[in-house]
Amino acid sequence: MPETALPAPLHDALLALLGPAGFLTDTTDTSPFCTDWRALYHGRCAAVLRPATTEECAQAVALCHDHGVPMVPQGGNTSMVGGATPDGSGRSVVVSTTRMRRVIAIEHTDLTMTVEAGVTLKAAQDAAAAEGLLLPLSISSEGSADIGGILSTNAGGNNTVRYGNARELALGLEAVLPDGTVLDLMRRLRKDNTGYALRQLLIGAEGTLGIITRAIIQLQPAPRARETALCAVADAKAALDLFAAFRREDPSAIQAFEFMSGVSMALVNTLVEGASLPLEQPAPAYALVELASPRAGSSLRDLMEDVLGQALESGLVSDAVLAESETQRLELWKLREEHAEAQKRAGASVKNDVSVPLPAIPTLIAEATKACEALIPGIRVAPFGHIGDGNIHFNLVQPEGANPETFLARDHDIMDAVAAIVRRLDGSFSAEHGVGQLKTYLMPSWRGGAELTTMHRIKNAMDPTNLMNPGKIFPPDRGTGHKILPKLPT
Ligand code: 2HG
Ligand code: ZN
Repeated sequence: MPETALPAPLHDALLALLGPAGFLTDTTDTSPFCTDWRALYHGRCAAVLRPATTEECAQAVALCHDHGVPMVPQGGNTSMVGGATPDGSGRSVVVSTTRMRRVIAIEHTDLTMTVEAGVTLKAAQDAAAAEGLLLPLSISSEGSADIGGILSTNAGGNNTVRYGNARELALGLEAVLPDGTVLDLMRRLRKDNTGYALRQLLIGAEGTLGIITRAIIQLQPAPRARETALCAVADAKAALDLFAAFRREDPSAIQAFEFMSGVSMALVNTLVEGASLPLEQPAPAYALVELASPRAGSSLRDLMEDVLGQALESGLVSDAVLAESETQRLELWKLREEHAEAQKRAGASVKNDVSVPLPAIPTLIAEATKACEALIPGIRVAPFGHIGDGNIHFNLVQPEGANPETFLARDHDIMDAVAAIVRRLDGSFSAEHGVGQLKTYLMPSWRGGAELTTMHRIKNAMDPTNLMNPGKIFPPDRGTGHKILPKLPT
């Protein structure tokens, strides 16, 4: 039985439209859609809608709109900020894209993939690879995260340093707007200056302006040469110097350049099965560098060995290991991709997905470490992230043996302390994970004035009754949680 019921006419119309596989109301079926993967948020919903096509999605949204029912779009449910979890009212429906799973076309002249929103990033990457192509976006949750979700959150990840964020990869887009209108922007043009770039408005809007249903993604030729190395370094400054050394030689060869603190790596090494550090000694910090080229037999090995040879000689790098096979390469990447999982296993943690200009990264890490250690003695400061593009996950893990609830009760103190430093360094409190519901409270002080007012105007114009993913991005109005946006003069 559902915890709360939809009005009978809406219930019957949705069931007739979507069928039993596309319309879930039993709490046993709906509850996985009402909790985020970290189990930080526990919402409730009246139903989960799983349309199989854009048309079904549009009609379902129109029905909900006409009945004034709030809708929470959800892809792979991997949000780090509660962006896809409904609130506790039980009034909303979750609109899941999980049944829209078709790779529609791969085109070799312009290297594009036309894809439905519910295709997981991994499935889309595999489809591209099967055609000798690369979908150049890689994130730790790619096995579950889907195309609609990564576009709605403008995901970044490991290859932003070379190819940009999801925003840069989307040539075309289709979305269902809050009243059920289908916005067809599936144009695949590199040049198209016909008014506002509406697709860019939907990308990164975290489902507050509509539900992305299809996209055309820019692909690249698949790499045929790849070199990957894990390097032990003293700190973030050394990692940045190493990044600069590779960039001086050949910026176009850098596919990924990642940073991991010794504290976070130790958690991976001890808490994740199959992870094992291939260096003689643990180090204070690590850089993972990957070079890639579509040209087989290119001289990437020389480049890697030259730069690392000099770095070892000068002491910038104290030890390094190069992958000699694809298996070893994947083993090195496992040591990078399991940080979120390891931190989850270590207890409660507070995430700060921040970005600052590259020169400010060492200051960020030093000052934020000091501030957090002063706040909570014994706190485990475990930063890691995409240092090549300025994005650090400045994460804090509860002191060993501490009570998780007591630690999480201090989450705003920790986030505020880190945010104050990030702000002083001209950074952003949300680099690639979005605002979701976790960080809405920071919006007025960071994006206040004309910026937040303009966002409100856009939201009000496209979703005047605030039905699409309410409570995300915008700070909730005291009390109601729903009618959050002040009506602005028209
Ligand atoms: C990553 O880079 C993800 O692995 C997760 O963005 C970051 O757990 C996190 O904070
Ligand atoms: Zn990340």
